Amino acid sequence: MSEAAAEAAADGQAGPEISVIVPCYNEVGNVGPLVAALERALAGRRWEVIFVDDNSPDGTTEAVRALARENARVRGLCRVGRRGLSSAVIEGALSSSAQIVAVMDGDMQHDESRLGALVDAVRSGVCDVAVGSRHVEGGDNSGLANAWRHALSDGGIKLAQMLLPVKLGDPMSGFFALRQETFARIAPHLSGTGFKILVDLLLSSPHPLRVQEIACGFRARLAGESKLDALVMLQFVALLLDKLCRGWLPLRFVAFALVGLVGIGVNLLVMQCARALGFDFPVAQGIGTVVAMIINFQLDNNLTYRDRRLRGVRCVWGLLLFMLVCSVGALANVGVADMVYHQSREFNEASVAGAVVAVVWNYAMSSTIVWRR
Ligand SMILES: Nc1nc2c(ncn2[C@@H]2O[C@H](COP(=O)(O)OP(=O)(O)O)[C@@H](O)[C@H]2O)c(=O)[nH]1
Ligand SMILES: [Mg+2]
Repeated sequence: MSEAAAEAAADGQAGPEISVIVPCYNEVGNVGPLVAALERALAGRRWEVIFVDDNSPDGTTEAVRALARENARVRGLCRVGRRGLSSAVIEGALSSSAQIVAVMDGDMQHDESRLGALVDAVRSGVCDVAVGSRHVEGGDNSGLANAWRHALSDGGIKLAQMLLPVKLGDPMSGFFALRQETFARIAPHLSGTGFKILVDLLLSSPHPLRVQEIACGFRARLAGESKLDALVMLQFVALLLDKLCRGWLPLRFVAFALVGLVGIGVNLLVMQCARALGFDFPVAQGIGTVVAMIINFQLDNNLTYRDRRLRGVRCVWGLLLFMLVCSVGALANVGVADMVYHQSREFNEASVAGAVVAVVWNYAMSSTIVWRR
């Protein structure tokens, strides 16, 4: 230890040893009780809590700031225009300079009294990751809201266990601890999508991580509502697929192309309806195209680019840009198809070549212009 570091330690000015990373969205009623609970659970240790909040509309951001003004152990990281539990945890953990990071939910469902045991297991070196587990002896999952949530959780666990390189009873746990340097080393390989950051870490680590499970209870949420929905479940399947394909299959592109296929169906359907109503083909096709673009935009905004979702005026502006991008894509489609047809005289080959160029163009422009970071 340097002289300056020894002096800071003696003055009680040394940085925290533990950062508790808490992703939170609309948790205004929970952040205060959580800080109070951490004060009790981590008494005698050097710790901080980092709330990573995605600009919650319910006042969570302000509540965290008010707590931080009075308590130097509280830090807040507010992300604007972003959503996502896993990506929030990644940014929080990378903002930490502590030796150990622990991750827990911001709704009081995790039993904070087990935090010390998680941290000690990592510090002792018996494991790389200590996981608060509801599925080892002494663990308890009674806080899950209903039978449907139990079935979902159990199904997810079975699915994850098929891919994991380590034996783990509760891979769906969001309560765990590891060294900050271990997290930082794996961070460049993480998918960062969805809710299951532990699964992401275990599947992304270049070297298998040694895991220790520590029995934990799981309480009912204190205040507010769960943010888990059907799309989060889809993201979990996408995460597993992404890891199974070792990242060579860009899942966002696959989602974009599938949405594009839906668009073709919508275009055909609306065009046929318009024809049935007596419109000429060019008008009917024009109506079908516009409706398909609007529906594609909505689907991409809520699925493909969910983490960068546009709202309000930005959504209207995004739709106009998207239509412009797709119109240029359609022109490129016809141009390329025409060029290929002149060389090969093959309708199908020419048509597929045009469609591929258009979908790649639409995707590249959508990612960089419409839903830019
Ligand atoms: N920053 C951030 N936190 C989130 C997001 N979605 C969920 N969370 C937080 O992640 C934790 C777990 O989410 P929760 O909705 O309780 O999931 P459940 O326990 O599976 O029902 C809670 O603290 C949420 O506030 C998000 O999009 N961004
Ligand atoms: Mg919860």
